[in-house]
This record gives sequence, structure tokens and C-alpha cells, in this order.
Amino acid sequence: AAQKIRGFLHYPGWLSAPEQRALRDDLRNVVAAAPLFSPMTPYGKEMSVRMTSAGRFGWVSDRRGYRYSETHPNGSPWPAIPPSILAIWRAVSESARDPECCLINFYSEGAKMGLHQDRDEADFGHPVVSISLGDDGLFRIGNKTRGGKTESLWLRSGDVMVMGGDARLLYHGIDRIAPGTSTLLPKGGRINITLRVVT
Ligand code: MD3
Ligand code: FE
Repeated sequence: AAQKIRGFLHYPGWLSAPEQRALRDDLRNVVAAAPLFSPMTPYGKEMSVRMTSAGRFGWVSDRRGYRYSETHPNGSPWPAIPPSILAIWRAVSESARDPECCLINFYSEGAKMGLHQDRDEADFGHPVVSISLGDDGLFRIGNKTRGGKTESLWLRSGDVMVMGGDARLLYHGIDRIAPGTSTLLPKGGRINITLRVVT
């Protein structure tokens, strides 16, 4: 059953264990074609989360800033979004358009993502869909401006979230992961997939 929290929808356990394993195997092919990299923030600090993308656009960050790019930092175009992932977007997004970016975030033990807004996209009318795999991650959600009260919840392997409408511009981040809480990834860690319309 869906749970509504600050305007976004959380579907705990949306994916069955076999579906999670199939997704993991699809992601192995994406990462083989587009290796994970550690984005550099514009301030010159390396992010603790490693990333790669699939789809027409991928999210990159370097000294020039954050942006969507049609190529991996190694110069190659991104691989296609796996059909298994597109199917999740079509089932939950209520969007007429397919996603143009499938961002894959990999958290090893100790990795985190500070509170931020997702505002590099051209039209905030399109939702963001998130899929969690592997170890549990402590997600924190705040407000449309910095500061104020926040709420935290654990995201578990197989959970799907849809951030649309009023929730689309809320500050959010991942405080930490809980190592050893899932056996999906043989070396442990957490994967988050986010799907977005970018243009
Ligand atoms: C709430 N990723 O890639 S996903 C990101 O788990 C990002 O890796 C986190 O934040 C992760 O930008 C959180 C859940 C999420 C994604 C987008 C949102 C929550 C959101 C946009 C608006 C509000
Ligand atoms: Fe985000």
C-alpha cells in the first residue's frame, strides 16, 4: 500500500525479490558500459556517492558545475534505460513522457548525500521516481526552503517513491546506509535509481 509523506508517495516493497535480482543484473550491464565515477562538486570536493547514468542524458558534476550531459565523463554516450526500469516508471509516474535520465547512485558504507533540491530539470511538473536496492538507507525530507523540521524514514530494497506535485522541490538527502541489511548486492552497499524527464 502507498504511504503519502509530505506530498510524495512511498511504495514499500513494490518490487519482489526476483524483480530486485533482475534489476540488479540489468544494472550490471549498465555499469559495464558506463562505469561508476565519483563526481567532483564545483567546490572541488569529491562526492562520497559514486554515480553513472542510462538514457539520453546523464547527470554529471565537475568544476564547471552540475548539469545533464549526453556523454559520460569518458566521452561515450550513455547506455539505454533497461526495459525493466522503464516499466516501473510507466506503472507509477502517471506521466505521458518517458524518462530521459536514469541516474544510478551507489552508496558504499560511509557514503551519504547532503540535503539538496533537484532543480537541474527544465520542467518541475514532471515527477521524479526513485527505486532503492540493497542495504537500507536513511532518507531525510525537509521543506521547499533550507531549514525547518525534517522527517526521516528508512528506504529498503525494493521500495519505490514518486515525488511529484508539491513534493517535487522539497529538500532531501541520505544521512547514512545500514551495512549488512540486505544480501542483494554480494559486496554490500546501496543502489538508488532515479528516473527523470530532463528537457
Ligand atoms: C524528494 N537521490 O539522486 S532518492 C538524487 O537515495 C537523490 O540516492 C537520493 O536525491 C538517493 O537526487 C534520494 C529519493 C528522491 C529523489 C528525488 C526527489 C527524493 C526526492 C526530489 C524531490 C523530493
Ligand atoms: Fe535528489
